[in-house]
Amino acid sequence: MTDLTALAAAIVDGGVEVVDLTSPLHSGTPILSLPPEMGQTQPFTLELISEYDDNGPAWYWNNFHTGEHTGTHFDAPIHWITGRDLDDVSQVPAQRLVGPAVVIDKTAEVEANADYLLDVDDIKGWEAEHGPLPKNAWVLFRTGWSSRGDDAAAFANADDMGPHTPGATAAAAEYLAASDILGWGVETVGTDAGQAFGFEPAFPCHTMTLGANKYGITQLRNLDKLPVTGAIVIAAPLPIVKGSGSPCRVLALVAR
Ligand code: 23J
Ligand code: MN
Repeated sequence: MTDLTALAAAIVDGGVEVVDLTSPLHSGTPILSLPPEMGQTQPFTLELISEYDDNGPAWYWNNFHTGEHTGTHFDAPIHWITGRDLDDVSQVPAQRLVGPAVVIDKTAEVEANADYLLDVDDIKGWEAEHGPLPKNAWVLFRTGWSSRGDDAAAFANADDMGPHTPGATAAAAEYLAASDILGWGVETVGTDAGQAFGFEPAFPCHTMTLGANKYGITQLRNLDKLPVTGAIVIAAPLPIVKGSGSPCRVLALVAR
């Protein structure tokens, strides 16, 4: 039996640090922009209900408006056509929201090439050094991209060829889909590379990992504060019934 009393004490005394991997949600939070002929997701906005005033003398509250896939968010399998018969975000078992985190760091490579793609050999090289991807792991792709998160244009990094942001090759997506991980987490606006609309298949991480009942988490911050292995990540999307995803609080437990 696991000793949760020791864990609780360590959280109180700081022996276990809780690292927030979530980007703040506000009207400037970067969102995905698709080609204009496609439907578009809406940015996050707050609409005031009352602020200790005539509309509510003792209380402050807001309505908010946004797409399911805004900011740090969770992609449920049903988001993609390959996972259309799998779980919506409310159906994902809570036991599968928590798992060991492994960090694959390609910050230097991405600094040299914004279109850098993680390939199978990178994952196998990581495994040769650190062991196989653990069962029910969150595989987190550290790229340094979150340093652009307060500048929507730098975050999108688009030109007339579309966005230039890092991701994974189709072969790497297939490798992750065939593993027994929980999912794939990134610092960018979506789990696929900026140029992935032109890959074969298009959007391979979405296509293969969601179709294999894995999950995506996006726009992560503070991955530099995690050890390569040994952290525990908790992803907490809202249980939106029939939802394809949800803004998500993502927390990591890290031993200090
Ligand atoms: C819809 C279409 C393409 C993409 C996405 C959504 C996402 O990145 C997402 O947030 O799931 S690439
Ligand atoms: Mn998404």
